[in-house]
Amino acid sequence: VVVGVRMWRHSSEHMKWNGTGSTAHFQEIVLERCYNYTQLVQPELRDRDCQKIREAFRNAFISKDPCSATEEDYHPLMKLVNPTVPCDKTVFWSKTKELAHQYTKVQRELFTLEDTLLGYIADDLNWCGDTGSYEMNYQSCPHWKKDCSNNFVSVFWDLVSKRFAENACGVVQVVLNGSISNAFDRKSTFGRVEVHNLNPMKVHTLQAWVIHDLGKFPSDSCSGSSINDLKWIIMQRNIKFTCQDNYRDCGPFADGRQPSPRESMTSC
Ligand code: N1C
Repeated sequence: VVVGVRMWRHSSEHMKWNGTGSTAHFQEIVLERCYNYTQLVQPELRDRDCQKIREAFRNAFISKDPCSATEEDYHPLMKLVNPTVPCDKTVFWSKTKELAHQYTKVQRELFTLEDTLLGYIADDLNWCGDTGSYEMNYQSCPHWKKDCSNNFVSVFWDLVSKRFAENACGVVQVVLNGSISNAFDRKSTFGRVEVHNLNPMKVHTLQAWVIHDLGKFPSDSCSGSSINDLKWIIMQRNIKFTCQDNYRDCGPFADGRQPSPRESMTSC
C-alpha cells in the first residue's frame, strides 16, 4: 500500500515547479568533487570526511518543503567546512563568472568562492527534495522568481557567499562586467550580500576591475554611475576603494577628431 501511494504521489507531482530539476547523479558528483578537491586541489584539506559532507549536504534539504529553506538547514554542513582563504587572495565577481575563474586558474594563489571546497562542490548543480519523500526531485525544483526565493539553492549561495565575504581580509578584488549597463548591481549576490558582509576591521581595500568584452563597445566603466554607487557604499563602510578599467580608448578623441593609424597603434 505504501509503495502504491508513493508511486502515485510521484507521477502526479511530476512538474510541480517551474525550475530545472535536481542534477542527475547529484550525490555521486558531490562525493567525487569533494574527493577531488580535498586530495588534489587543496591537499591541506585531506582529512575532511567527504562521506560526512555528502550526508550533511543531503540532510539539509531532503524530506523538506523545497520552498522553506533556512540558513539553519545548512548549519551542520557549514560546521564541517570552514572557509580558509589567506588575506589578499579573495576574488569576488558579478556577471563575470568565466572570466574570474580563468583569472584564478592562472593566478593559482587567488580564490573565488568556487575555488573553495563548498563552492567547488556545488558549482552549477541544482538540488531539491520533497516533503515526505526521501528522494530528490529530478523533475523540477522551485524557480527563485516564479516559485519562491527561499529555495534551497538560493539560500545556499546566499549563505556561502556571506561566509566567504565575512572571512575575507586585506585587499580584496572584484571582477565586474563593463559590457553590461550596470557593472555593479545592488540586487546581485555581490551587491546584496558580499559587499555588506565585508568586515571593515579586516578588509582595508576593495579593488574593482571593470572588464569589457574585447571588440565590444564598453557600456560601463569606473567613472560610470553604478561604480560610483559601489564606491559610495564601500567608502561609507570605511573601506578604501580603487577601480581599474581594462578599456583603453581607441575611438575618436573627445573633440571628435579621428586618431591617426599611428596614434591608434600607440594609444590602444
Ligand atoms: O549574483 P552575482 O553574480 O553577483 O553572484 C556572484 C558573487 C560571487 O562573488 C560569488 O562569491 O556571489 C558568489 N556566488 C557564487 O560563487 C556562485 N556560484 C554559482 C553567487 N552565486 C553563485 N552561483 C550561481 O550564480 C547562483 O545560482 C547565483 O544565483 C548566480 C549568480 O550569478 P551572477 O548574477 O553572475
